[in-house]
Amino acid sequence: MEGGLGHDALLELYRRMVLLRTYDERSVVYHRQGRIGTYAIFWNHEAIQAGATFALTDDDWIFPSYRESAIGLVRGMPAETLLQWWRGHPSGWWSPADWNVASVCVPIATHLPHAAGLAWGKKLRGEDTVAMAFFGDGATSEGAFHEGVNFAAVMDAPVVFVCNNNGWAISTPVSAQSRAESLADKAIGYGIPGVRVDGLDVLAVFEAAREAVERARAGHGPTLIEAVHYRAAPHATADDPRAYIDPERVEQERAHECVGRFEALLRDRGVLDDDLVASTRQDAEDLMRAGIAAAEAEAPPDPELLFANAYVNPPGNMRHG
Ligand SMILES: Cc1ncc(C[n+]2csc(CCOP(=O)(O)OP(=O)(O)O)c2C)c(N)n1
Ligand SMILES: [Mg+2]
Repeated sequence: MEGGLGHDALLELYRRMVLLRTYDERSVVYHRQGRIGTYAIFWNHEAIQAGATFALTDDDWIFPSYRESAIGLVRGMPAETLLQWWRGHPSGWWSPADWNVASVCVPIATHLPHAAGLAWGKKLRGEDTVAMAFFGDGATSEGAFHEGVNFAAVMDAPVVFVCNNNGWAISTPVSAQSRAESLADKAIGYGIPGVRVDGLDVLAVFEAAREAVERARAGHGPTLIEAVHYRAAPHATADDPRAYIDPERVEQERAHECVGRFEALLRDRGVLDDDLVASTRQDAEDLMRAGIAAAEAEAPPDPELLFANAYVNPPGNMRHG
């Protein structure tokens, strides 16, 4: 029907975008109410996150950065687990093998070698699992980006590297980040395909990811996808972008945000109507309301947990009693 997707698949993709959007908007409110800690906003990154992961099966692995902290939602991970992560509660530390979603990576780009290693390991075991790693434009300047992409390339490891180029690394613009004409061009140096897509066009992201996943699964190695857009929200709740960003440009970007854009397309194609839009949004809001209630109902963590998995033989000053 659209992008090779039928009616039900298009609706499911829309549902995932709305879920991510609702999670993000509610999280900013919860932060302002003091109910979660510092939060990395991903408003208008939903097309990249939902579109790229839509090309995966549930056996494939996702390696998120803090910008994709809620990506487990697309696999059905409970909202309370993700909220608890931002609340610093141990019940937010999910086991990666339960969901094939790696822990949220806050150090920039250090999860790229992990994704390459997991994918290579799966390949050695004869499994046809693909790993998809998400990172920002700033991450492409890190040593770990080079190590991860180069290693995956020489090993023909089945990895899809998804660069969310939102134009900014906190206050550093992409123009101060690289002399490369595009970040996708960096793929040439590793001998792998580099693809540039509109990061607000969910079907374009999906199509690029689908090709990259097929290629990886067929044994032809990694692809670098650069999904281009412009950050339309602060870097995180602790950031005040008025010090460095042009507010008019942000307003222009917000006017053609990705969820509304996909919604308009689906209405035009007769896939969505007012009732479905309303019920999809309502379902997502109910899920978030239940998620924050479940998170807040949990008992405070036992401080001992901080040390539980840190030492086989705790040093004397960590023992008590
Ligand atoms: C290794 C490392 N260095 C510095 C930081 C501090 N830091 C947090 S976010 C950020 C910017 C990253 O920008 P980008 O890769 O474009 O991702 P975005 O936040 O735009 O999604 C930096 C430098 C960090 N988390 N890890
Ligand atoms: Mg960025």
